[in-house]
Amino acid sequence: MTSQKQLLEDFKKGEMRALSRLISMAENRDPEVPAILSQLFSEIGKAKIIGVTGPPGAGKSTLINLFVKLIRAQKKRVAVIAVDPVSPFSGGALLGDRIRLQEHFNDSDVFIRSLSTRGKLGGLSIAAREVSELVDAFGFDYVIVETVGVGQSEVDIRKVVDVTVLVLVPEWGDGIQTLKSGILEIADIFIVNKSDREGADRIVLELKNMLHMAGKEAAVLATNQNDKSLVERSLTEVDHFFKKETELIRKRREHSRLEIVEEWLRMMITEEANRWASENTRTHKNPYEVIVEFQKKYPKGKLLPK
Ligand SMILES: Nc1nc2c(ncn2[C@@H]2O[C@H](COP(=O)(O)OP(=O)(O)O)[C@@H](O)[C@H]2O)c(=O)[nH]1
Ligand SMILES: [Mg+2]
Repeated sequence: MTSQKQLLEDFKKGEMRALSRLISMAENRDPEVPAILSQLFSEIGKAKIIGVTGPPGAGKSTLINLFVKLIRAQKKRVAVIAVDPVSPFSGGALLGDRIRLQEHFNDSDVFIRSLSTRGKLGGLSIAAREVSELVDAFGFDYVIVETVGVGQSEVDIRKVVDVTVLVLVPEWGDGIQTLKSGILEIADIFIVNKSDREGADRIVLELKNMLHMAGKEAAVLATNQNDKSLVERSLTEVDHFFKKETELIRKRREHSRLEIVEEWLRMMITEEANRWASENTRTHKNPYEVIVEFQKKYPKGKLLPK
């Protein structure tokens, strides 16, 4: 076993193995992770963390692959984190993603990794944030987090990324109708992909109208994998968001920090409560006594919620 100190040293030297190892630890909610991130904190905050979400098959991975090429052409480093809420048995989708991204496998400035829940759904979006911060501290300029879903998706990364890009397809027109205004809160940038297909213009217009009526300013762009200038335009829009919305992004990062802290505390308190309950119900006949003793150990206001 590598010690935490050694792991950090290797990480700071830029060893990919140390990064991978730390990511696995974050994915598994390893209790050493907060101490490690705490020591890396001064290195965190330089990367642009971009969430790309949308229905399965919308072309998210294809588009991300094209973004990766453009980012590499600017000599910037980029990481892609694919979040898979159903793994380990749904290899399919991620396998497809891997094939689309495999041309970058020999480029050490492109980092590709998938995260899965392994049954622990709760912390996955937080894990995705922590993994993004690890990659950020490692020196990557962009972190692109791909998740599946629209609306109430299982893994909601919106709260933990800097900017959310929603990828839709022309066939999704009815979906917009069912979600109505709900869709507006989902994203900062709307991309109607597969614009080589019929109906793209209509859906772009519909989205623009809805945004206009709601008084929300957000870019709506059509794009497709065969049109380099449209793809470039989409990435430029993302970069523009970072330049324009510095205050909003600062607030979002502050909020992410709060989410991370709350999630860890909740997890630790739950663990402690479970341990306390199982140990003490064995030794006490009176269940209320177990609770009263817990209350004495952690007086109100110190641990117990209001
Ligand atoms: N016609 C068309 N097909 C596309 C486009 N982009 C991606 N696809 C196809 O859509 C399918 C799903 O793409 P993928 O990137 O895996 O979607 P994801 O599930 O959202 O990541 C693949 O067969 C792609 O080749 C596009 O711009 N136009
Ligand atoms: Mg995909």
